[in-house]
Amino acid sequence: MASPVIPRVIIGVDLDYFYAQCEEVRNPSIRGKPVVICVYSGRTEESGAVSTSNYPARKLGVKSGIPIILAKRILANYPESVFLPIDLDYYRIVSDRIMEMIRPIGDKFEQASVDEAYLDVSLKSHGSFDGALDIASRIKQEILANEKMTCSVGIGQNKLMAKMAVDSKKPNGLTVIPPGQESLFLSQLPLGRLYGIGPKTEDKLRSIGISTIGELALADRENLSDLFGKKQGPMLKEMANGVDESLVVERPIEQMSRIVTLKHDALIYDFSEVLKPISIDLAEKLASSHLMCKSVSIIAITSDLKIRSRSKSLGEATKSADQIYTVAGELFSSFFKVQGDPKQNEPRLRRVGIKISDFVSVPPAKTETLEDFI
Ligand code: DGT
Ligand code: CA
Ligand code: CA
Repeated sequence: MASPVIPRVIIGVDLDYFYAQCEEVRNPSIRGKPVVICVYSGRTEESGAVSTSNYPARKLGVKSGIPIILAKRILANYPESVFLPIDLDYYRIVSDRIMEMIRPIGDKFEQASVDEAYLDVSLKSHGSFDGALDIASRIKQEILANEKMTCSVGIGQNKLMAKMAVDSKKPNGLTVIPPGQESLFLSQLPLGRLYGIGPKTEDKLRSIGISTIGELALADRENLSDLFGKKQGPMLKEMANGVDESLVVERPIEQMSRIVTLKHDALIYDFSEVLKPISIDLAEKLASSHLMCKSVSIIAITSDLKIRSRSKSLGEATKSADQIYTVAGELFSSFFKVQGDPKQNEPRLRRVGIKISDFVSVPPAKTETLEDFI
């Protein structure tokens, strides 16, 4: 007899137009204008591709992957348009902070990409989709309140359905696919919308007369196996029926960072007042995650919005706020001017932060057991 299937409640989160939204948060004056994030190849001044764009730019036809030259042509009549070079370090910092914030909200957490995560909330929602809806709203509110960023969220009984729910309404969506509604929800969508079906698979399916997810859901298993193999063929049919057994898999945390905006852009700054609280904050985070770190880095963002960072490996792992603070202070004073006369055009510091990484787990404290007494 097959083991009974435990009902699951999964939330999927996807940050909206992520890289472009990070830029809007960093510089709110560009909100509402078309914003294009560019990966310059360096061959000529304008050669390269668009990484992503915000919704005003998308509405005009500027999408991920198109040449920058084409994007410039499309936006030629919109002089307010903003073209920015990709700044992965910065997006990573924002992503880490958001992931860290939403990680404890569910029972289990899996980061799927820089801007996507799944939370298994089966226990915290008591198995109820209404409960999950409250949790999902809270996730949206916290990201908005703390990061001024919108995201799209989907709820389903597995990761596939959560993902399909997220993708069905962007930006700022909140979509639920209640249990039992999977097939109905999917059957209305074109084949290419099913996660994992690319243009090649789509062409093959069309060649045997399948052109909707609904048709794939009813397709003959043997036919699919002949075409895609014994494993992938039946899996496609299962997916079209909304079946996905894959688990939300916790991965170890790789790094933690805290960054603060200085009250004034500064050339010379007494960092102690900002580094102290973030060192304490990071040490608390380490303690609650039962971790110690072996590497401390500093992050400095200057008024020209460049990110600089420096790292130091520690001889021994630490969980002490004092040590994190001391190492960060030393890194700052050896790499940035903290005294003396500033030069005229030197960029000023705007934000400073600390990143810790290279984690090792703290062995659990030995607790007294019954055996200790006998
Ligand atoms: P969304 O989720 O549709 O509102 O928009 P995005 O921009 O968040 O798109 P998503 O979730 O597919 O990708 C997350 C980030 O990955 C995105 O902000 C930029 C980057 N990205 C996506 N597609 C491409 C691409 O074709 N090339 C490069 N270089 N980066 C890409
Ligand atoms: Ca996204
Ligand atoms: Ca994504």
